[in-house]
Amino acid sequence: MAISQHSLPKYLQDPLVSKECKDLMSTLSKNRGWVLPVMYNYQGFWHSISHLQGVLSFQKHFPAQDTDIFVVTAPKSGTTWLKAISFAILNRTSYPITSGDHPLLKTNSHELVPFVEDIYADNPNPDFSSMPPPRLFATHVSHVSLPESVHVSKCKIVYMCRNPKDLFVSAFHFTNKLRLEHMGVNSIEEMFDLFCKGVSLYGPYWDQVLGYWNESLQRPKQVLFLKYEEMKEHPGTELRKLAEFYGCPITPKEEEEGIVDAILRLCSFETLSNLEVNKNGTLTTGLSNQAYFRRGEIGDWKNHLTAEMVEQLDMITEDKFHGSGLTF
Ligand code: PAP
Repeated sequence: MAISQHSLPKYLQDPLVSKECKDLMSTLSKNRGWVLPVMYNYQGFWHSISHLQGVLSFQKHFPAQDTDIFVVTAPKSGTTWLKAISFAILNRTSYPITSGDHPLLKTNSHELVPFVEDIYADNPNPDFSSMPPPRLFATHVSHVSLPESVHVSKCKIVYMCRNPKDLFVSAFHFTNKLRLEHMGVNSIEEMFDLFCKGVSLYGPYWDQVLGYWNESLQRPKQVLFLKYEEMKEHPGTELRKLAEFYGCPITPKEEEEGIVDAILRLCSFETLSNLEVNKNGTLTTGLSNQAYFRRGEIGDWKNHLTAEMVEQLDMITEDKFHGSGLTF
């Protein structure tokens, strides 16, 4: 049965695509997508149509400011969490953490810290003039595909990566949730095969991680590299590191008042996933907020991957990260 475009959530509707994007698409390699039927390889990384449109406009039109901050992740690396923590740290003067009407209690962090390529997918010339510095943006775009204005600026970038086995399992569940009934679910074997070949949204995963890892080694003042697992295991240390990097370190008075624990509590999986907005709310993209909260744990891959899959993924990861100094 044909499904009308208007009855689809926005993330499944055909986007308005420019002639430039259409011309480019016809020259790019294609592969099957995880949610939409097709993904396109642009500058070495896989994109859905609307993301491709967004990335092109972002590259062409984004006027970076030296004070801008970007939180960057591969999808399912803990983006929702990093956005929430970053928003809480940077806005703690305007929005005291323990106040009962903190924005994070009513609004999902994806609305408070939007993906810049999503903004550009809808509008090639968005108006950011009402955003006071430092402007906080998010992106899943690889380092090579960031706009030139970002490359030449003194913007700060925080990249958070996650163990590829947990990231894959999270992406597998998430994308199956996004598929409508008539699309059927993807099998884990099929998606695993694509992931290992590097075909995942904004992937290959390893290339994206290495791009930001190398940059963090070369420009440590501009690029901070974090791991989801370290954030889970030593959250206070990582949060203090983030605040320092953002140029607003936790002060001795704030330490005394217990602000670090307060931010961690506010942004915890338990707090956020139990809020009304995140249980029943929907993003402007049409995605349900609830889809961003599954288990929030390290090691769920043990419940989903066979020994052969683990061996294969570990071998690829070892091979790709060999000599980089990056381990999992
Ligand atoms: P995105 O990259 O698609 O924007 P992202 O937040 O990275 O979303 O994906 C959700 C993952 O982060 C989920 O992981 P899981 O599938 O392994 O459970 C989700 O549970 C986890 N997550 C969301 N919020 C938090 C949080 N506050 N603390 C820890 N993990 C979280």
